[in-house]
Amino acid sequence: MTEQQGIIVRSTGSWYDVRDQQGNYYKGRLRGKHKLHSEKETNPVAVGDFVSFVMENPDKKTVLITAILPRENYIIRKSPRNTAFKHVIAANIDQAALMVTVALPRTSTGFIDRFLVSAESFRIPVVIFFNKVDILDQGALDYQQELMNIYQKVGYSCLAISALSGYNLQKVREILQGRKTLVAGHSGTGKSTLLNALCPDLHLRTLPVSEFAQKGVHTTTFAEMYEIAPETFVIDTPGIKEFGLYDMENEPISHYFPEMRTCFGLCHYYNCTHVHEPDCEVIRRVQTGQIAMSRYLSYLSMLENEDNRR
Ligand SMILES: Nc1nc2c(ncn2[C@@H]2O[C@H](COP(=O)(O)OP(=O)(O)OP(=O)(O)O)[C@@H](O)[C@H]2O)c(=O)[nH]1
Ligand SMILES: [Mg+2]
Ligand SMILES: [Zn+2]
Repeated sequence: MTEQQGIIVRSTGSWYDVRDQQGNYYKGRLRGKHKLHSEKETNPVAVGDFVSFVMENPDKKTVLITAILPRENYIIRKSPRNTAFKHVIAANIDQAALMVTVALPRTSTGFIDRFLVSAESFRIPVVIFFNKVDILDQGALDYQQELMNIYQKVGYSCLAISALSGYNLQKVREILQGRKTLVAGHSGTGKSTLLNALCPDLHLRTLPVSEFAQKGVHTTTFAEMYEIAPETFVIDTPGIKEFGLYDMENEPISHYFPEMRTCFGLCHYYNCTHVHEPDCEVIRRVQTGQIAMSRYLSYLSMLENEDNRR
């Protein structure tokens, strides 16, 4: 049987949708007891994984996955159900688009910063889409602009959009063009709505945000990759409530904050944690406003979480 190469476009845990190099789709299963990347992963095969497979039943278009190729990168989080486990959201991506809304639902800076740190740890570029600008009042627009200033200054591209009205969607297309992009964010921020707007053939399910809770209702249940234009792949994902960092011990967290990374070597102590040490460049820059207070507070909360786990 000849082995072929493909990419996982959907993973439900028991079945995997595989796309071969010609663009044909198959239902795949893991062959036998497969060696996993790690025993602590809730999903051994993630969307974006490159795999080898052999045909099982050509009529039914089913295949057996024989190997998972090493991952170039991945976005990972603690499993919401069991925090000792990790859940790979997607692998081998070119960039991530973080869908943020300042209202309905409101995305916190803590959430944004955790996601950014996670992406930084694999040097995955992130663009931040600020969606639903069509419903924002002046106060909300001002707050959005404040956030955009903070993140642009750190080096992240930010774009105000409306998936509903179509505002700035041409720019979104340009950003996605020719790349493989993970779209992530809270439930109800409009990830699936955006993909429908870019590619109406998709017909993805979307649902209104609960007015009472001001939160999304978790409409998308599995991550799935779609080809929305030639060579342009987008991964729609289920909304994330909290983004638990996983496996961040190897390097200090401050290395994943670009604006803190540039302070490296400028603090009095070479191993400064930027918390209580004297003559700390990071603290100095927070005091002068060069580093945003919200970013620094996110940093402190991430340090605290790390300590709690030890
Ligand atoms: N006013 C406004 N509403 C939007 C916009 N984008 C999405 N929505 C609405 O927000 C609600 C949630 O949209 P979805 O696309 O289902 O959100 P999602 O991020 O895919 O949510 P999950 O699948 O649960 O993670 C829907 O009622 C959309 O119509 C927008 O730009 N403006
Ligand atoms: Mg969705
Ligand atoms: Zn310092």
